[in-house]
Amino acid sequence: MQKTITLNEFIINQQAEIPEATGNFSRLLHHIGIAAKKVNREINKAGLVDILGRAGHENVQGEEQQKLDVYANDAFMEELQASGECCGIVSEENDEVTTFHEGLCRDAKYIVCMDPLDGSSNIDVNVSVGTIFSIYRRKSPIGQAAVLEDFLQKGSDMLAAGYIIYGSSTMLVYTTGCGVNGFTLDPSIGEFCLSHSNIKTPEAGKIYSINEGNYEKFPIGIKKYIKYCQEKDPKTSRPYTSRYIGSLVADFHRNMLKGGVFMYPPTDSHPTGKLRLLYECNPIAFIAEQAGGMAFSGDERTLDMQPEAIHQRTSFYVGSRCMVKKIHEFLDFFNNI
Ligand code: AHM
Ligand code: MG
Repeated sequence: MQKTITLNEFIINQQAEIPEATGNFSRLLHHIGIAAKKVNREINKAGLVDILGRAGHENVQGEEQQKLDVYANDAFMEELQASGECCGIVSEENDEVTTFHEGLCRDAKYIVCMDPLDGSSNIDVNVSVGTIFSIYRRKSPIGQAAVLEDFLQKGSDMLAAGYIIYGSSTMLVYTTGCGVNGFTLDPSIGEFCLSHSNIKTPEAGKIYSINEGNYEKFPIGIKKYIKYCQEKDPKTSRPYTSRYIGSLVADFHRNMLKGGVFMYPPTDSHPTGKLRLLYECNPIAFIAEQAGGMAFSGDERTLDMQPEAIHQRTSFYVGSRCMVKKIHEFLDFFNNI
């Protein structure tokens, strides 16, 4: 029988390969795993108890928060603080940066950007949702409160990124810049177990994912690309398949494993794109690149963008290299005529 490798074992093994590693970073990842299990437990019983529905207030972006959004936010904040390794958090659910610089967290070196429960409008219809996170080393001196500049780092400075997909099974997928590994939660032992090692995305995919309801407002290059995806051409396996869940983690996860591209262009209601750079696009972009894929904003590589605000939005195109490159060609060509 093949030996089961749990997330914690995997983290410790990875740490042992880095001579200067002190265990601080591993502890942070370990606590993210604990928060993920707590959130998973609540999501699994969502239909059974009075936990579904709205919490009754709006977040900074004017979106109504769901009860589970609030639960997930609290669970991750508590665990990150309890790890003693995190000096500050940007969360989709919090208007401002949260800092921890006393007690356990006095010497913490890391900051975290996260979306505790992405796609939460899907929960009450039993569709997959996700948590997205990224970890950076702070820029400001250890021992003081973290400052805005600690959070406005380019994605290319990220140390680690990951997501948890609460789906037909629950998975935690993460990278520390040495490939991407996926762990499936085994509910019988309550552990994430290595199930997808060194994930590589197909170079040329056949799935395109986009909310076509917004078609009229898309840039002309994207409209033409959608038509290109739908045209028949057996040499390039077209027409491609259209798949869109409306839950970024689930759409990205499927495309990463099967090969495809996810697109969220500018729309009427979101002229600069809907998705948030710090805690949605950047972590997903890092994972995509580590799996051999690509991510760009329409103008530049997502990970090279200089963030200017913690809740900044951007257009986002991510997935198999050939498909993302083709989108680039369409946008360039139609922008220039
Ligand atoms: P949220 O952070 O409010 O949950 O919104 C983000 C979600 C993503 O998961 C998904 O890709 C996108 O919004 C779907 O948007 P739309 O419903 O406009 O297609
Ligand atoms: Mg979100």
